[in-house]
Amino acid sequence: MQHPHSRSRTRKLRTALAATAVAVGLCTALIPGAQAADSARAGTLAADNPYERGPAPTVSSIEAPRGPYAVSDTSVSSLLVSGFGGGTIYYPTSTADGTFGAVAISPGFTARQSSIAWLGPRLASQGFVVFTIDTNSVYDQPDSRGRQLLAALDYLTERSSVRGRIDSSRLGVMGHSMGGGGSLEAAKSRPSLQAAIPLTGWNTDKTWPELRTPTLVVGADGDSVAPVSSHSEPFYESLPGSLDKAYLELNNATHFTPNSSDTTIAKYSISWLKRFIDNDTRYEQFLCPLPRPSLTIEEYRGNCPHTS
Ligand code: 9J3
Ligand code: ZN
Repeated sequence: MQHPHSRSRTRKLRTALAATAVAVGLCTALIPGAQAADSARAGTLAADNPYERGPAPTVSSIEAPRGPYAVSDTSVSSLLVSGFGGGTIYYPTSTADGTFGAVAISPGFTARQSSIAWLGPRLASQGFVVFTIDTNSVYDQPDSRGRQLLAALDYLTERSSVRGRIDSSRLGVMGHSMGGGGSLEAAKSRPSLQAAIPLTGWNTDKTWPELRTPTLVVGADGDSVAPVSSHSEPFYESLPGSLDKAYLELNNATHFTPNSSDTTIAKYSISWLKRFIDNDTRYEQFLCPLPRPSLTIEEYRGNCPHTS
């Protein structure tokens, strides 16, 4: 029940707050660092990081089938784009929290976006714009998939209907199998990318010392298509020692585990994307100290604490 006077009191308070906001807004333009404090006052963003989005995370919030944001989606016809095969954009419906980071995700050899579609709403509901793509041909190789991921990000940030919802300086790439190999190719050719996550990645190139993008390599212990010994493990080990990097080997998993909803893939992908695309150190707790082997984790390698 609302007190009879509370409505006008609320309105007065709101007017006072609005006046403060105007004053703070003016100051924000003049004082470096003021924007974060301004955001903290608004109650949505952290004092020391203007890119944080959503409530403080917990183990259950990163394991949940959906995060705090309601998600909308829009499909992009292959006939209307060039450089990749179209796809589906999943994005937080509300614009109240400002812009979000974005991630493009490529499927693997012979596969289409449906094979990775579960990641769209799963990641977008945590506060990202997610673009699951089709490739020009389902037979495209990793180098081509890498170029297509970059073309998709360019479309997303420059021409898509949701371009105004994205912070184009905060982008990442993911992919399954040859799409995962493609995510490494994309990061190699565009070092400004903030995160890369190959999922049971496949590539004939085993060495990635050129990467400057924080990279989470996800392998599967039972993968006989892209065995970790000849794919994910050398990918991870060849990344620079100074790079923020991690190797998650899924327990009791196969090459195709990333093609269905998987809580372990989700929770560490969300944490990696939040930590490195959003600089959101609230997620560091899930990455460092290194996760221990368990029923779902065969092995986890990484460098802690993270440096970037
Ligand atoms: O995208 C993939 O699943 C790559 C694994 C593969 O079938 O490579 C053989 C050429
Ligand atoms: Zn190489």
